[in-house]
Amino acid sequence: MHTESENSELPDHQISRGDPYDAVVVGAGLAGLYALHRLRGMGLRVRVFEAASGVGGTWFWNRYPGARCDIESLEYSYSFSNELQQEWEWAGRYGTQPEILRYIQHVAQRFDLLRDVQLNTRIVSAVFDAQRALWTLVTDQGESVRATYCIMAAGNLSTPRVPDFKGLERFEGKWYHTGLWPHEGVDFTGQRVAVIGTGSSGIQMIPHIARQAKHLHVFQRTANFSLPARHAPMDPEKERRHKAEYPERRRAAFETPFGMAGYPAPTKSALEATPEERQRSYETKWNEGGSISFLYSYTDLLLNKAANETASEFVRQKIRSIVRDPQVAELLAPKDHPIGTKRLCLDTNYYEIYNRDNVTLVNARRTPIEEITPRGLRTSQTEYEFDAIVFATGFDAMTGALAGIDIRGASGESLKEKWSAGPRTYLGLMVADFPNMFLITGPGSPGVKSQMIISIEQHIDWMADCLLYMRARGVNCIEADQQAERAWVEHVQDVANATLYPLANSWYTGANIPGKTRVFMPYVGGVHQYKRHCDAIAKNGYEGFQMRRVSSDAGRLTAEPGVSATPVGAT
Ligand code: N01
Repeated sequence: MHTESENSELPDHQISRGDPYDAVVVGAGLAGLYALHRLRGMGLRVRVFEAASGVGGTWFWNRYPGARCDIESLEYSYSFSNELQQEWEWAGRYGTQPEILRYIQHVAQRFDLLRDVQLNTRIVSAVFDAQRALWTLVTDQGESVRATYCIMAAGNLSTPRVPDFKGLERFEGKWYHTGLWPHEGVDFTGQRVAVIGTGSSGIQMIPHIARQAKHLHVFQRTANFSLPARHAPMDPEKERRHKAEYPERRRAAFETPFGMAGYPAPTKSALEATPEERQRSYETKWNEGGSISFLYSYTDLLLNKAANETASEFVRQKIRSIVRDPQVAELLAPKDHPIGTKRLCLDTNYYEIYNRDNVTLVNARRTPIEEITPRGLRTSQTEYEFDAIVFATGFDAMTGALAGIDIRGASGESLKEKWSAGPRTYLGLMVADFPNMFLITGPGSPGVKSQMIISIEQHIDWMADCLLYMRARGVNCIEADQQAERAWVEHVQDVANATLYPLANSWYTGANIPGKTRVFMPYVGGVHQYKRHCDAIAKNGYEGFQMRRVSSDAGRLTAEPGVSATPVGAT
């Protein structure tokens, strides 16, 4: 694991003002900020561009009521600074959005990051000049900057999507998207409110709005599994123990599929347990709260349909026991996908909220929303009047942020064209024909299927070590090999196809965006397997990557013998 002191020992890189940056980072969320810190520590000259008016990425934008992380805060935090992880005090079991944003702002100040972050600036294009091995990035202000390395840390869930409902522009009330929430907050007191969407955002937000609104209509197209979060104030003894064990815990997290230690690995199939044993085990996990521990009940919940069905049915029964109206309960009980194959939601009193008189669940699958009207919306069956409509309709996930930038590689082809049949990457870190461009938690990596911050740190540390390796050999251009990329893309699909994940229509497959190619995008082989693979590749001289020196004086690429890594297939 990388530490601060390793960084500070590296020599400073002397570059005068006006020269291209060594690296430009797109995005100042958790990934962009750590990339800046790590690369700056290597003496690189780095500039970060951020479209928002503040740092924080997803935690800057998603300010809807009830927004909270679904991974425990002692896990969901940076590990690169032991002082930071020891000193920061989390208020509760799960970080709330305001608390996590405060934490990120604290990190930015503590490590003096803000002076290299340009806010309110969106990158609109990034073009690679193969002659000079330089990226030119253009901002929405018309500013142009050049850099040897381009680091895309633009987020996986950062392109909010409002469905193309007819008539939205004529709506006379107010409308909101969870991912673009007003900073001043919204008071729904006394209002007639519609929430469209029941993913993680909707499920967290709905109980809060229900308590304020005069009446809330929830438009559900697909029922989603949710477990109780069991949020609670931080237990000081748990915090003390966790902090004392931090170094071992962080190391141990790399030996786990989801990048989180402290959840005993399952040892047997759900089908080997008796119904009574299973009931006891699921009941314990339900009462403890949390999604990973629940999915860790047995070895095969994400691999075997019959095994999964035992857990799915347990949760359906819980819903039936909580929701008093049997018809509403049945509508809330998911039947179209195995539990865990969509992001498993965590909630606080979500199902209970449907027992209130001021909450109505609408089946938007049977009676789809046809248009937004000036006074509300119309489904295929009924016309409704609302003062406010809230879209909890998700994101153009994993590829949306990069599709919004005109990125052109060595051959001039755009990334959007290259990815038209689904994203193609080598390790989720680089793309063939796009030299010197690194992706942080990109498609093909386990990022979104892990404790995100552990993946962010692992990707950035791997990239930084790679740049140190290149520097030591006097090379300044790295590119993923086509063959290695092809093999990795196939491997990612093969791994996914051996699981139940592809059975769900989820944002993991692009199914939530009409017209988007359906490809399973994350690597689900686990953080442990992935890190081992990345480490082996580095140890073997960066197999599957080509490295060369580009002489800017000569203005052309000159391959340096002995430094080109050999193309290889992925495992
Ligand atoms: O988005 P989603 P999200 N008519 O895509 C519905 C992370 N996250 O913002 O399933 C009617 O999951 C859509 O219906 P369907 C987490 O990784 C984490 O909630 O497509 N409905 C679905 O119900 C999560 O997975 C946290 O049929 C329409 C909903 O909108 C990811 O972000 C909190 C519709 C979208 O659900 C995204 O979650 C929040 C239409 N035309 C988010 N179009 C935590 O850490 C879409 N829908 C806790």
